[in-house]
Amino acid sequence: MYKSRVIKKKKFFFFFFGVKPGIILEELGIPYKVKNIELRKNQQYEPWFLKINPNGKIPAIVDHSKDDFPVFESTAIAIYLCENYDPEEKLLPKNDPKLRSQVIQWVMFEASGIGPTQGQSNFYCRFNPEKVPFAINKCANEIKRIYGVLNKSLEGKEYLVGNKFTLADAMSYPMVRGHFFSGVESIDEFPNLKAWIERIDARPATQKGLNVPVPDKMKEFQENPEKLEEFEKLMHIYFKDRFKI
Ligand SMILES: N[C@@H](CCC(=O)N[C@@H](CS)C(=O)NCC(=O)O)C(=O)O
Ligand SMILES: *[C@@H]1O[C@H](CO)[C@@H](O)[C@H](O)[C@H]1NC(C)=O
Repeated sequence: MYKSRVIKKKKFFFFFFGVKPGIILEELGIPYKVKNIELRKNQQYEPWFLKINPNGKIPAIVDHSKDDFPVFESTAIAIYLCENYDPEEKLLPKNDPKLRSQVIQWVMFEASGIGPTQGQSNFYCRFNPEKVPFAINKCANEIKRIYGVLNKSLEGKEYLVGNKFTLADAMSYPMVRGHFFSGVESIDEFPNLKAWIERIDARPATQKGLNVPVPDKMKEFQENPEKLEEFEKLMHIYFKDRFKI
């Protein structure tokens, strides 16, 4: 597939839903094609997809310009894209080891802290029809602790590292902007974090990536509680069936 000369000359990715790679691809100006994977139809467990991501989750990419090389895990995808297609070091410094390490530190903080904590919280706050206060509060408190770390680190700064937008910001932004979905209704107590979100909201490339391959739902949910309720109900049915509860 996609072996034509024209396409091979260009860098050409195949990318399966999940907004983080979309943001990186757009910010770096890499041409790509997307394929939407319908999680509710369990397309992530189809054998062809498991060959790309043995973990059966989105996102994943296939690099058609490198013999259809597959990459899974959003952080690995982000680093792969930068190492191969960011010669100007827009998002990931190459030659300054300290600066590079600082970016990687925040990228890992997202991968092991923000992402999993908000991910779990989404289950307890949204997808579990029985609301369990202990679980909800435990998650919300940990999210707020993490936001406190970001808020402090952004004091007097526009971005997390080197006073420019890097992978550190690109990776944390999608989750943090969805704080209300994860059970943290307001982030007014974190003014630096709030200003940072607004700053990234104004980046056209990031916004474009956020809407790939389907229009972003977070804003709609935040402005429209009925839409969120509708979505929650669908997810309750889906997860009850999936977990056989
Ligand atoms: N650590 C993974 C997390 C990926 C992940 O959890 N993806 C979810 C959607 S956000 C998924 O594909 N879930 C489908 C399933 O588990 O069946 C990454 O960063 O790529
Ligand atoms: C966030 O940082 C600002 C100052 O930079 C501070 O006033 C505020 O209290 C911080 N928020 C929290 C919750 O620590």
